[in-house]
Order: sequence, then C-alpha cells, then structure tokens
Amino acid sequence: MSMLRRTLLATAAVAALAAPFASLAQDFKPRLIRFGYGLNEQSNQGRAVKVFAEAVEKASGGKMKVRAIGAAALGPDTQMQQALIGGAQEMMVGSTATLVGISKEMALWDTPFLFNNAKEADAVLDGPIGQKVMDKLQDKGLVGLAYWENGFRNLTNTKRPVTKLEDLDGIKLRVMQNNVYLDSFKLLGANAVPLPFSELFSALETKTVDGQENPYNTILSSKFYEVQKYLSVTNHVYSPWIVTVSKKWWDGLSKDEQKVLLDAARSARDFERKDTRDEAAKALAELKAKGMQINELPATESARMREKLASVNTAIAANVGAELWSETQAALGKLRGG
Ligand code: TK8
Repeated sequence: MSMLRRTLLATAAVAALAAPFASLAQDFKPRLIRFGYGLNEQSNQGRAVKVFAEAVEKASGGKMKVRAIGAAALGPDTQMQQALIGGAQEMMVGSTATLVGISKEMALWDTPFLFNNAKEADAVLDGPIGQKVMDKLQDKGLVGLAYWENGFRNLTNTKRPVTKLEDLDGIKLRVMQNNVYLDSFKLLGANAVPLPFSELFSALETKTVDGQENPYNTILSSKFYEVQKYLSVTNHVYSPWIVTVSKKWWDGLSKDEQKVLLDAARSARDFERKDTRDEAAKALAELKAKGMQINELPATESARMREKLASVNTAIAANVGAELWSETQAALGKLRGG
C-alpha cells in the first residue's frame, strides 16, 4: 500500500469515527421523550410526530430518543396537558382549542371564520401574534414550540345534509371541550355536547351524538365515514395543533437540547402542513368514494352563520383582551391588502 493511500485511509477512518461523535461537542444527555398525541399512527398527526422523532434523534446523535405514543393512549389532550404541567410526560401535540381552559389567549384561534385561507393562518400563527399567544403558556407550566395544521373544520352528521342554518336545529353535535365551540354551536341551533376526541368514534357509532366537526383529514384517518353519512363543507374555523413541552422538564435541558427540539418541531411543522394539505386536496373524492354524501354551504348561508356568531366574537375579544384582538384584526387587514 502506498504511503499516500495509507494516509488517505487513516484520514477517512478518523473522519468516520468522528462523525457520530460530532454531537459530543454539544451538550446532550441521554433523554427519553414521551410524546403523546390523539389521532392514530396513520393520520397526518402520526406521520408528523414520526418526522419529529427522527429529526430529534438525528440532531442529537441518538442521545435524545422520542417515544411516540398515539391514539390517546396517554389520555385525551386535557389529560396529557396536566401530565406535562406536572412533569409526568415530556411532550405532546394537540388542539389549541383544548388548551383554552389553561391559557385563555388560545381562544383567539377558535374565532369562527378568523382565517380565510391557510396562507393567512401561517402568517399569523408563525408571526409575532402567534408567538405572543404561545408564550402565555409559560406561566402555566407549558412551553409551546410550533403550530401545526389540524385544518379547516367541516361538519358531518347522520341526520341530514346541512345546506342552511336551520338544518343544524336539534342535531346532537360533539364539540371539543371548549366554551367557544360549545357556545358557537348552541347559537347556531345545534345541541352541542363536549366530548374528548378519544371518545368520539364510539359516540358516533352508538348514536350518542349525531354529528361532529373536524378537518377532512381526520374524517378520513379516523374512519368517521363508517359512521357518518353527510359531510357539509362549512370551513367554519381554522383549527391549529400546537406542539408543547413540559416546562418543568424543559427548564432542566441544555440550550443545545432545547434548540434540537425547537428546530425539529419547526421542520416537522413544514412537513406536516404540506402533507396535510396534499391529503386534504384528495380527501373529498376519497370520502365520496367511501359513500359520504357531500354538499357545499352556499355563501349566503355561510354569511348568515357569521352573523349569528358575531356575539361569540365579542366574547372572545373580551376573553383574550382587546389589544390582542385588535392587533390580530389589523394583521389580517394588512394581509388582505386593506
Ligand atoms: C386530537 C384532537 C383533534 C381535534 C378534536 O387529539 O378534538 O376534534 O380536532 O385533532 O385535538
């Protein structure tokens, strides 16, 4: 073997050895992260948690391990939130709507028809207003890392196609455990019943409730089409998910470890939004093929719903604070070129 070749081989060997230990230069300890979520593994939520887990393990040189636990096996959103606050669980992703009882500013995202499209949602959620709302969690024992997309919510039920406001009359509708949702659907004439997501499929199956509202992706991944006939395209609210960390646990992490989690939550967010939108674009055709009867809500009826819900907006504004409310309206005005 020539001298040069020997040197090259030696250099390559050193490089190969050094690569896996590159992370040692940074401050990483062995960490096990129990990461809970509510939907099943085959959902857009499950796919994104997997992407998050891989990014964390890679960036920490395998030191930080994520144990992803889906299908609400660690409990519904509200139970996991308490486990994070108490330090019994490290991380989760769930609906912002289920956080309102803990942090009232989160109710901003429950405002019916707040965003007209995903572009507006991304701009506000990823901008200073989204950050401000997220930062409020810290006083409550939680650290928010990123908003993921649940999506625009649409209505399903077994009674009748909802083509006008009055069609909602008396429909027993499951809503998230959140007063804005409860009040909104009561105002619209439905018999709203708050239930955790983990109990929803069986509640629909046993006809404990007639209907529910969720994005297309969830109606598909949770197989609601098996127990629901009518899907009415209402797009009544854009629903974010939020990735949160136990503050108790977070405060004990090094800066490097915190950065790994933040970066991974954001890169998984970018993956998740694209994946969710791609899936949503094809979902209606699939749901139709599965036998659902789909109808659009005429613009005039959508306008009637908005009008009916005006008092909810007033209540939300009071709840989140006039400043945050008007700041949001101003940001939206600007985005809309006003
Ligand atoms: C999943 C829930 C779900 C939400 C709901 O844990 O409860 O209807 O849309 O995504 O957060």
